[in-house]
Amino acid sequence: MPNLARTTRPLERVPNPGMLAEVAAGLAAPQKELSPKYFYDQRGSELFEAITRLPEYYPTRTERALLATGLAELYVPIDVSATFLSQTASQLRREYPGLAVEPAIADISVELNLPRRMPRPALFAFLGGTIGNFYPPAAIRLLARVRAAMGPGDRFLMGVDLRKDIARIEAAYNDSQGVTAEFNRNMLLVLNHELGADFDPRAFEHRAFYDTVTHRIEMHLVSSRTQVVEIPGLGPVPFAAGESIRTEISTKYDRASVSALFDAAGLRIEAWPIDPATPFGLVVGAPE
Ligand code: AVI
Repeated sequence: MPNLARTTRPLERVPNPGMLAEVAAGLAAPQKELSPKYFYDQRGSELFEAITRLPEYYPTRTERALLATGLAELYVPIDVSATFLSQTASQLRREYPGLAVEPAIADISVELNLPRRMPRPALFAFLGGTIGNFYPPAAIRLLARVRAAMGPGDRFLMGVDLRKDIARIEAAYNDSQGVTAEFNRNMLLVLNHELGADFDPRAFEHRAFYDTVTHRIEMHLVSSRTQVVEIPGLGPVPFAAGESIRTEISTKYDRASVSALFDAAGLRIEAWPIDPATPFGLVVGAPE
């Protein structure tokens, strides 16, 4: 775990004044919980990129194979990590010199932050299966925000991880190289850096398991001993040995569950170009 000792880094994420309040509420809950958006500082984004290349992590590879390539006039990549976003934008401008790339920094759980004027019709894309990282009410709010930004001719392309063999799903979140474990623990470094907390990431173990009732992976950080963590402005946060923080859910869908989400957000499924044997799918949505 070469990077776990690093505790100081330049501030890279969108400044988030509500972070302390959100962290305080999450750590006061009976099941301690932190939002997965706190994975994604520069290092967390790099670790996620590494995850997408792991042999066990099928979603990105499958999604890429499903996508037909086509160039648009204007690409607006949206990300919560400013440094990572600007690097991605520079790389895209180099690779596609004719494409206008206008990055938008945003916490999509709160806003989309789109440019005021965009060429239409536009294709809104939410790839990677990230919708699965939102609890249903938040997923519906996010999709409704996309729907509100769409014109009648616009379309919405979403990647969804599908329900399948549990062992295959669990392997994707427990990779043999330990990259996902480092990604998970990186959240504690983000809290140390941004809130001045004194988490010792080595005192927390990565755990990821599939819940068959909710159809989702849950990622946790499990305290390996009794300990107290100090978070300035919040005070001491006690952990019992074996007590966990839930850091992420990753829900797996089928057509009916996507349809229910879309319906609640004012969207309809226009195309479901998914081979039943594919472990990961793409869905095309249109305004209802
Ligand atoms: C970003 N998101 C779709 C990933 C997922 O699979 O839920 C995040 C991730 N967590 C662990 N591995 C990948």
